[in-house]
Amino acid sequence: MNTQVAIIGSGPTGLLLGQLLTNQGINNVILEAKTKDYVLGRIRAGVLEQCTIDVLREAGASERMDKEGLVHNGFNLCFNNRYLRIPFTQLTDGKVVMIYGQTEVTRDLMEAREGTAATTVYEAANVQLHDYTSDSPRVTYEKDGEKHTIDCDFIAGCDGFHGPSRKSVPADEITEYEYEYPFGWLGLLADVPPVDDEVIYSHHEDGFALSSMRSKTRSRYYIQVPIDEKIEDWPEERFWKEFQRRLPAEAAAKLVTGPALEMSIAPLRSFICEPMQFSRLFLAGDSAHIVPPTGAKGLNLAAGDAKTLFEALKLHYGEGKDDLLNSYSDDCLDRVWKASRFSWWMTTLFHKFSENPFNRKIQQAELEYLVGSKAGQTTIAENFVGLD
Ligand code: RFL
Ligand code: PHB
Repeated sequence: MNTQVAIIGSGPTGLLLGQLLTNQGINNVILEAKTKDYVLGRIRAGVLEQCTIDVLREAGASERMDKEGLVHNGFNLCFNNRYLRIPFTQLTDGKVVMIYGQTEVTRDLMEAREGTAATTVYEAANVQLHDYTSDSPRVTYEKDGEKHTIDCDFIAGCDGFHGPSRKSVPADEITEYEYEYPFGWLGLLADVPPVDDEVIYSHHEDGFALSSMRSKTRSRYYIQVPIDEKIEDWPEERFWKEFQRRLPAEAAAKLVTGPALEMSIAPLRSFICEPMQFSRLFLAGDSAHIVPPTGAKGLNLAAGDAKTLFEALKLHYGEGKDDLLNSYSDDCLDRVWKASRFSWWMTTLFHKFSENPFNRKIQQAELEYLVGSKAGQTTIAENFVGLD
């Protein structure tokens, strides 16, 4: 098989890049290790920044998002049983975020792709990258026991943190920066109305809790748990009790419980690799960087990479210029480090991090500072809605 861009991974990064390229008349093939249903079964992000909303519209995959997505103008920080509302729209000259699940974004992009002639190979096994430092890269894979080769101009590694793209780069050509947090998030999805119309980030002395949603009737709740916690030790009743305990009283009183549609534990990690380009191989999304979910940045960074890579490939095929391809890594990393800083900061501010009483007092002082400082609130607001 021959194509212009071989895309590895059909998560949001690969699907979005594929859709932008297809709309531009640039051929691409997506190789995905899992089945379509498996990919659609993953419950992840929920907050879309303005840039992500815009690029989904540009890709022609926004009809349902524009109908069903919930536009938010603020969120709440809670600690010591108090609310601090961050009216981010007011503090950022009108910027908003949209609550719309990653699962739905993925479904919309899959449906848009199915309406085109572009090829997606699900259950592609043993995907391997070859010769990406030459002018004729190749990707090989196996499907139903048969070996296949794709000859291409470029490879887009959109295969998440554990995929083969980043791992195919020799260790001495890549620098990896990593920090693992000593806790994870236990998440629960249920068809119950959310405790508040807006997202609540709650700092409690026993650990962080987050109240989010997918719609007015579907809630997504999380609590901080130790990194070695087992999901089997968390029957639903235990989750509900602990979640309610960590909310401010006003929100706790409004909690409605119901059967879990999904429960899972995700470890928290910060990770960035440099560079993100290796000749004709481009890493995009979680294959190049991971942020802890506290800042709601992962999916938005992924969409930013897909858009940046698309613009670079458009210039290459349209005008024969490689300026944007050559600056891809620097262009992305600037944005990625700033979002990583914000995600790390939100994580350290809101989680139970340290037993050291001095550190805990500093954490309290920082939260109190935010209450009285418009500058502090504006900093949170402009990072939350996404830096330009
Ligand atoms: P994905 O979604 O992991 O997709 C990668 C795809 O590559 C496939 N793959 C392979 N394909 C072929 N061959 C192989 N050998 C392969 N190995 C892997 C995989 O099967 C998969 O389909 O990465 P992508 O596309 O870069 O997207 C990144 C986002 O998924 C991620 O950043 C976000 O979900 C992070 N995130 C959040 N981001 C936000 O912007 N806002 C949020 O509110 C938010 N909340 C979250 C989150 C992530 C969470 N978890 C589970 C870590 C909440 C949570 C709990
Ligand atoms: C979510 O809705 O899943 C969500 C919201 C905000 C975050 C992380 C996850 O910071």
